[in-house]
Amino acid sequence: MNKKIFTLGILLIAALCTVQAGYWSQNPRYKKILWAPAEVWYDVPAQWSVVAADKYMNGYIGEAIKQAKPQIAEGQKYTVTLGVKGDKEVKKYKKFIPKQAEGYYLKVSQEGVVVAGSDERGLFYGIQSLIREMENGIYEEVAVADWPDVPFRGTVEGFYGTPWSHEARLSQLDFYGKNKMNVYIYGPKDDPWHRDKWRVPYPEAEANRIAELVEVAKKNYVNFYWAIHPGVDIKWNNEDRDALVAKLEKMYDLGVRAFAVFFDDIWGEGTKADKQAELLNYVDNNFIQKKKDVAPLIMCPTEYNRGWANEEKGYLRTLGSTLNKGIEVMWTGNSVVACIDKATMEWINERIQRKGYIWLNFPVNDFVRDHMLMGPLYGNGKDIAPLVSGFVSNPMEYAETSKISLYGIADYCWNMDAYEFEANWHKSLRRILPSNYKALEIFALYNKDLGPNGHGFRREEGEELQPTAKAAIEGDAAALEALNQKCNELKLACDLLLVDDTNPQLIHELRPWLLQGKLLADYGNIVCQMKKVAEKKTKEYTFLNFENLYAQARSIQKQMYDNENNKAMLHPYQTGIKLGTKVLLPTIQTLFTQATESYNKLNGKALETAADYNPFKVKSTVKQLALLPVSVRGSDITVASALEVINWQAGGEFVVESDRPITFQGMDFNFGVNGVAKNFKLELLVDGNWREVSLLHYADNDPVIHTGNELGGMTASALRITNISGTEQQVYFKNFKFIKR
Ligand code: 14T
Repeated sequence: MNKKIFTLGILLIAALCTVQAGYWSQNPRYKKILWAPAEVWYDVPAQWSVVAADKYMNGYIGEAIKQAKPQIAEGQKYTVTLGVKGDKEVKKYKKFIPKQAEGYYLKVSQEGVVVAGSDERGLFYGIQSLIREMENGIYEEVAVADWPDVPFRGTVEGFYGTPWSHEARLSQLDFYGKNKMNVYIYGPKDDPWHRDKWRVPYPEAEANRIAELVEVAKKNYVNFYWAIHPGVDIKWNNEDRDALVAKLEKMYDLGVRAFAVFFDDIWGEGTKADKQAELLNYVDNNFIQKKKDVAPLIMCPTEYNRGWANEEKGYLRTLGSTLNKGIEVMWTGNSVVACIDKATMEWINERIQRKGYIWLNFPVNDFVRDHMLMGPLYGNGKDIAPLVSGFVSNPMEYAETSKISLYGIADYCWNMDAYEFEANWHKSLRRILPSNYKALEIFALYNKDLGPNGHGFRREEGEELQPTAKAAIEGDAAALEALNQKCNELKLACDLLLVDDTNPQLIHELRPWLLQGKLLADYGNIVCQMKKVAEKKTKEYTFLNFENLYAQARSIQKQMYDNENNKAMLHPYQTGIKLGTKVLLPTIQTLFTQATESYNKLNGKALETAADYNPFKVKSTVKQLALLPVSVRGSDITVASALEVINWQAGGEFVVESDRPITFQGMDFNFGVNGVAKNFKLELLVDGNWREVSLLHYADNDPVIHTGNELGGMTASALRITNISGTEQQVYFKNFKFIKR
């Protein structure tokens, strides 16, 4: 290659990688760059004068522009002109202002700055872009026209598990403002006043916090939607209807001006389409419309994905034809957790007779709590913008870490066609941890996939490592060394991150995974060493001999296991702490087995070669239960809860097998339905024979299922639960645990 071109190329690449100012750093990316004269950088002036109507400067716009680098002062030559289409200040720029809602025209030049919104929110977004353009103390000249593809963009805090903290929510709202997202739907499943106690008003302290969130949302031009989840026990009568409106009124008094009603994850009476529609139309007519200052109502249907849609019963079509036209209907796609494409949208839109409002179940991890999801947002169609009314992401209970994917949501929803997930992902990691973004990136490479899960939703992970891993397994020494280096890198990244104090919340969330990452890296290093010495016969004694390395690898396996099962650190439903499960960990496991086999063969030994030693396995003829992970923590063996309604067919079996007999102390499980114990039979496999153990409830109104006294002290290698009622049982697989002695 010509040396000059080569040098230029390198310079260009370096510039693209390091220059994090100007329009390269914008998120979302600009729609249209109208003017970008040259890559020349100017110093941002220390002061500027503002030309804008007082009404803006006395409000949130005024607060926003004060966040820019230059300080506001009177009589400066350098000016920033702010306005909205129709204002006299920006009359000159009328033809550049996009016609789309929330759009803006921004021009940054040596003469001064102009931000002209198509509306006030557009003006706010223009100011956000401007702040970005100037954040590093230098700027380049540029003029852009920018507007969003999807009218409503943001998040729905809709997961099971510990709801976000108040501080996390405040930080999210600020993040949404900066990244031009305009929706936050408040609906954490485990907020009692959202779901279980939906009729009851918030106590004062919680109410005050909600009022503050509403205020901060306004400052960030985010619609704060408060969602109610009444379907668990709603009666279709006037009393409950009025209770619902009364609760919404209470929320209105706190300042809430946008509402949602969720009917997901329920069964029985609450699931009726006509009743839901009747209630929602009533709320719409008598509350939403009456108020004049409230955003259109959003609803989440019970059949919120295609997999659950019962075409014969016509639930969705009933909603489509009965619900008031202004009510938005949410949709998760072809299944609970799915990417969204054009066909998905066409299917649902036709049924609900309006554009679906996407509830994307990513990066939520409440069904795979052992995995932290730090990968990019990808896989959604780039042609769906005209077919959706809104697009919100259900994130993880780890708010700060979720920002990695939310950064992608913001960009994708704003500028769909131009969305590049890899580039967005790298930018996002830099934003979230500028001080150590490379370490964060390396760590994130091992935290993308979800592992096997009941929703069958997987993510790419470790493609970059795959060729090395394969070659190492085939015996290539150089590849083995490269793999060893990858482990060194991972350990380095974990160590750097563990002491990074620039984003304490992020590190706090990641901490269990960082500690596990260090162990995983250690494990990899040791196994690589094992591979090297396994086939060598050494004459002299060395402490670093195979058997010691083997013992060390076993020690690390145990440390990882203990780390995963450390009660103090984990949420009650946490099923472990895993990373690198797609390529790195399986590769290390395979190499461990290989090395041990070679060593055994060469030395006539019989060391245990199996690397993975969770002794328990779930097997089930009930489809929804078959893939549930089982984890061990001390003497507790827990099968992850299934959150959804389980259709347990007559005769369907649920089995937990152990590779060795264990002595039972007790069991603790709950199918979420009163009086169902009689429909099931529990048996233990004792010396090859199934022995029945009785099941009972202590009270008629308590769904907890207890086992007969005969269980304590029984030694068995499997347990089996069978539906013996002769009909399909609909139950919740809420928690399932047994305790060994
Ligand atoms: F409302 C819905 F759109 C929705 O997605 N509901 C829940 C949601 O709260 C949860 O965070 C998400 C991911 O687990 O999935 C929905 O709940 C389920 C559904 C299932 F089929 C939870 C577990 C399931 F097995």
